[in-house]
Parts: sequence; structure tokens; C-alpha cells
Amino acid sequence: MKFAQTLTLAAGLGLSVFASLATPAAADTKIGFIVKQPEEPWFQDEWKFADRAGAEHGFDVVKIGATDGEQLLAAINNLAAQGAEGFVVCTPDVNLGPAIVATANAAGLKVMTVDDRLVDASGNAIESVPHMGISAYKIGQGVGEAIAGEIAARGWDVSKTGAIRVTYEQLPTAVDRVSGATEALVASGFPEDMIFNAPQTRTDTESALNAATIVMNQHPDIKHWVAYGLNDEAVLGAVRAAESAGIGADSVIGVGIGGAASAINEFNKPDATGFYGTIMISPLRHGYETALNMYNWVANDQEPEMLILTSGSLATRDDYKQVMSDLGIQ
Ligand code: FCA
Repeated sequence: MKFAQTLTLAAGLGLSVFASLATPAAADTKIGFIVKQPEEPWFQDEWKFADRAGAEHGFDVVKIGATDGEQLLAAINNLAAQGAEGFVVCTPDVNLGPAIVATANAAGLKVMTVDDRLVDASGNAIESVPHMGISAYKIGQGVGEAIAGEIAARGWDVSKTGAIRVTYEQLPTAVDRVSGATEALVASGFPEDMIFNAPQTRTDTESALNAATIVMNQHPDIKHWVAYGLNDEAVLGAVRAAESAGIGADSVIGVGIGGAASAINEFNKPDATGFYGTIMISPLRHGYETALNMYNWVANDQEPEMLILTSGSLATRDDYKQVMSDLGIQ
């Protein structure tokens, strides 16, 4: 929390502190890397790998957390004021798309997005901004298939099993991930009327916990639960809700998306929890590669690919170390 507050404060006060923190050596080229949720391990990993790209290729990465639109637009202007030439951003709100593009253009900065793609006033993706995201629907399908496989392995009766679908409708990648998971689960024979929506108001664990608690309280007769959502935090919220309701780990199957510290901490607990697995995605690609692509754009005039969608692999407590090493993120 303290970390997030420091970042937020720094975003408001001017960002020179981050320039000096990013890499010790003075580099000619400076780029920004702005994220919507600096306290989330996924974004800390993206920053870590962006910094690595800067250190290996000789550019500075100015890291900024911007949790709302005002902070984000201020951050863009601050980046310009301190001589950055472009930035990578995961926005707190995709509807800020036109404002982000206009502010970047006015400030003379190049912009690329990561994770969450900008939309225009009609809700369509802004295709003129280079983007690296995940193959959201397909990765969601992987979640649904993993849950279905584990239901079968445990021999549960699906007609007596509930599914908590943690939703965040205002974010297209969240909608795609959750749709993929739902469709795969239903295709496996899971009854649609046993899937219950738990809408979260923010994309963090606490918000998902509150949403999932409401669903569980409404269905006290259901003894076996599965859970899925946008990311590991969403699923952890549902897993914590089940624990509070006294439902044991052997009666819960949660599969997240991400694979950063929130998931790893769970796998490292001495006893298995309801957090069965995660589709691990690559902060190396999303952090290192986007930062390097931006650097090559501003310094070497090499235009990035307009759209890159990365894949993921299922990781559980039994094999996550191997999956991480396969992804080169250990
Ligand atoms: C979105 C989510 C993050 C992460 C990222 C790849 O931004 O909010 O948790 O899953 O996509």
C-alpha cells in the first residue's frame, strides 16, 4: 500500500525521482512505462523486465503508477517535461483512449499500449496505437478446460457444483477471458444455470472477495465451488471467500490468469488451497519486449508491430517452477 501511495504521490509531484531510480547509468533515451495498478505483482514484474531491457540496451525507463485518468494525463505531460520520447501504458480505464492519444500527440510522445487496449468513443479498439495484449479468449478457454479437468479428476457431480464467474464488464480483455472460460466449461458439460456472476467493482482481490461472498451467501446449499475471472487476484478473492465460509480447499477449484507473486505465494503455502492453478502469462514479453520496442521506435525509427497477442500455459503447485523456467521468467 505504502508503495502505491509513494508512486501516486510522485506522479502528482513530478517524476524526476523515478528517472534516477530506473537505471543508475545516464542514458540518452528515456521512455515511460505507466501502469494502472502499481501494487499488483504482475505490473511490478512488467516494470522489472522493462528495467532489464533498459539496462541491457542503454535507455532509461521512467516507471509511473497512474490509478485514474487525471494522474495518467498528468504523467504523460510530466514525461514530456523530463525529456522522455515515448511511453508504454496500461491504462486505468480503456475509455480514456482518445484523451491519451491526444495528450501524447500534443506532448510529442509516441505511445504503445500493453495488456489493456484503448477504445474510442464507440467502444472500438483504437487500432492506430501499437498494442501487446494476451490472447484473452483462448487463455480463458484454457482456464475453463483446466477447471473441467480437475472437476473430473475429483469426480464431482457437476449438477451440485457452483461456478463463481468474477466479472469486470468495463474491460474488454476481462470480458473475453471470462467468456472463453465460460464457454469451455459449458462445453465440458457444466450446467449453465450453475454459473453465477460475481461482478467486481475494481480488479483486485478485496473487490472479488466481496463479490464472491455475496454469491456464496445466496447459495448455502452448494458445497463444491469452482471460480474464474480476469486474473489471479479475482480468483484469489473467490478462494478467500470460500475459506471464510468454511469451505475446505478440497471443495474449491480456482484457476487464475497471471502467474506472478500472488499465485506463486499461494503455491508455496505448505497445504494446497482452493487456488488450483493459473494460466501463466509472460511479464518478460509484456515488460521487456514492449519497452525495447518503444526504444527502437523512438531511437532507431523502427516501427513496432501493431498487434501482438501472447499466449499462456497452465501452471499448478506441482509444476509452476518448470513453467516459469520454460517462459524464461525465473
Ligand atoms: C489486465 C489485468 C492484469 C493482467 C494484465 C495482463 O491489465 O488487469 O491483472 O492480467 O491484463
